[in-house]
Amino acid sequence: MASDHRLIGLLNKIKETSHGSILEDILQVVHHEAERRLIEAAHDPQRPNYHFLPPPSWINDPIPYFYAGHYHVFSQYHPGVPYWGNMHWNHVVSEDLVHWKNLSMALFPTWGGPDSQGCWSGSVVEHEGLFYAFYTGVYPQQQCLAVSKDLINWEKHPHNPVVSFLQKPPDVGDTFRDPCVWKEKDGWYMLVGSTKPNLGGSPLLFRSSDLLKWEYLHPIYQGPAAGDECPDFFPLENKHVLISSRHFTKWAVGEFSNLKFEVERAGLVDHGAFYAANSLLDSFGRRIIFGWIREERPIEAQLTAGWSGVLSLPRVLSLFPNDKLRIEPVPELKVLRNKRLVKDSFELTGFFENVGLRQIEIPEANSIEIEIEFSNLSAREWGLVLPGGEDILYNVEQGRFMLEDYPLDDRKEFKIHIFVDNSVVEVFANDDFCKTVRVYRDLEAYDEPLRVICVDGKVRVKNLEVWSMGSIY
Ligand code: DQQ
Repeated sequence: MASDHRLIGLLNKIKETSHGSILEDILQVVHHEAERRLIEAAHDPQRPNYHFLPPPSWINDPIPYFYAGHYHVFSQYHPGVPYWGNMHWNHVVSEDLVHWKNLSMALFPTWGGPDSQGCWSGSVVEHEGLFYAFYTGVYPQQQCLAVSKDLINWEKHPHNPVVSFLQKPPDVGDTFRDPCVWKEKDGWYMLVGSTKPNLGGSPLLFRSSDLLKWEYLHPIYQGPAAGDECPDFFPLENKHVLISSRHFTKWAVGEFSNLKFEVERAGLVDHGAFYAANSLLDSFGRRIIFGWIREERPIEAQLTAGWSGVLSLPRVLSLFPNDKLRIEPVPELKVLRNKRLVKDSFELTGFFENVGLRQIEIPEANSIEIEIEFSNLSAREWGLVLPGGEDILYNVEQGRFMLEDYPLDDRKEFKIHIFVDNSVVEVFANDDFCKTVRVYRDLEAYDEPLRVICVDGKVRVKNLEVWSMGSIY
């Protein structure tokens, strides 16, 4: 109510004065109003308890950045309304990767500027005590810069755009966005997302000595292992990794030499409702990635709920000995475990019509974490059915896990780690497969038991643990 009054006051002030400089104040009021509505949205049974979402609004594309013990996540943000539109940058911060504080909006479009129709995704770097946020101003898509002393208050650079649409090479598609900036010994580099028609992604490499004047070099790679959106490029152990998005967020591991990226292995960061992921490097040397978990319920339901989009749980990246990307939830999430509800091990046998079945009652199964390890994998199908009906199954004949191609090869054990948080379910398998699922269930559905099943053969559950999870709100 107080925010409504302040908003009306500001609108009256605009009418009385000839200048529109108080637009910024108005946006802050809208932001506070949205925060008030967060409290209302807490009653929405689909809203997660321990995944972060800002005050009811739209978010997409996390832009993580670590500095001085603080994990910052900027994101695409449409304040106050649950649909995509004129993009702003929201800003949240955490000291523990679990609890997040919403700060004031970092960036919003400037009337008459190159970003008048939106400040799209990008990245943040630090140089000589100042922070530089590179982002795409629209339309046309051009790379812009905002500078800050404290990561909170940002000023758009007078030379914007620092990379004009005229610098886009003629042989790539329309996409020219989401600058990823980093430093090498000989200067600053920027990758801009683009496509090579009929070939795949084509991240374009630029170089600068002062962060202001950028010279186009060439695509670092062109092909299906890259998407055209949200490139993120970094060294990991003795390799380099390119993260980028098109339909899904992809990873590619390879060698970076002579300013070209040679892809050696590639895959998906997540097979589900997870997109536009980007990473940060923390003071422990950990490369941590966040994705945007999008909604999958009808737009009308999103409008009624008032919010759309959630930040994924943070995931640590490393490499397996064969250079496949290893993806694990950060260990910090363990502080959310309230109570261990189950600790068990058993064998299941299922033949013909008789499915091997263990049913386990779980109180408040809408907010739980599950870890299960299977061994002795000699059945045709085995896995879990979550309360409410989500299948987390491996089918040996099809070589598929959760309906996605996933060969067992000579694997003797199979480990599944699941986070259920109302409508968000994040599944991790063997640290090399993730699938985020959105499941909009009625609360009664969670009264059903957790089912562990085995079809045509035997399987051993070496260990099953289930915890109830606390809320971060
Ligand atoms: N979202 C942003 C773009 C990016 C896309 C616009 C990916 O910068 O390419 O909101 O989700």
